[in-house]
Amino acid sequence: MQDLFERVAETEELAPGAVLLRGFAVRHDRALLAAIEAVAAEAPFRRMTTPGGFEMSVAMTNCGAAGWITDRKSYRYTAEDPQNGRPWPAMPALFSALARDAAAQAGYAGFLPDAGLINRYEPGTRLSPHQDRDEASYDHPIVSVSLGVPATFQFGGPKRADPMKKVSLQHGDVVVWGGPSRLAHHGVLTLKSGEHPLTGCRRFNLTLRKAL
Ligand code: MD3
Ligand code: FE
Repeated sequence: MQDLFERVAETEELAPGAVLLRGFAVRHDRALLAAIEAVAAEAPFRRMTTPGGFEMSVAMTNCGAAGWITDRKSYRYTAEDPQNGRPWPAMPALFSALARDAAAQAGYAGFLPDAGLINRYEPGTRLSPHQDRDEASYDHPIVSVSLGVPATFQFGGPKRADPMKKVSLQHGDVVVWGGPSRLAHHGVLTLKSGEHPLTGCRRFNLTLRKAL
């Protein structure tokens, strides 16, 4: 697939290596949401449990060769959905194209994701600050796509104590995190009640990674 996502004028550097592409995915919003729905029809959204025994408020599912999971044992990537033992649904071509085009525009040419984690937020849900450290290499960027109700995203630095900045992520926004930002701490504040014409009260976030 070529040139599905065209360059946007508005590119903003949030931090060294982290680029916000405002509205980058908005042109394909319906197709992206339809692809999310198709993935969830095969691998339903579920709330997972952390090794510490807490049930996450955000519901998740995956597509691609590797899917991120957590259970009482560990955080890790698996080839199969533990709920049914089958491989995760294939990565939709639209997701790989978006990841490649967004990464290229942010300065990371040749990015090819093998893991697509889909997070579903409802009012009152949140994602506490963490680092993404379960991938085999940190040399690849992570592409994040926001759809639906806006959320306040917070990000800091490689140390937990580094000060955090806040940015509102809106429907269609894409952020590419790589290089010096790859191990930044980040999280999502409690989702406020809201309404989006395509998603109702929900927010979806798609993170595209090279995990293997
Ligand atoms: C900064 N998801 O799934 S995406 C996650 O909105 C996750 O659902 C959030 O954090 C969400 O792990 C935020 C933005 C993001 C993703 C990966 C990053 C920011 C990042 C990796 C390094 C630094
Ligand atoms: Fe994360």
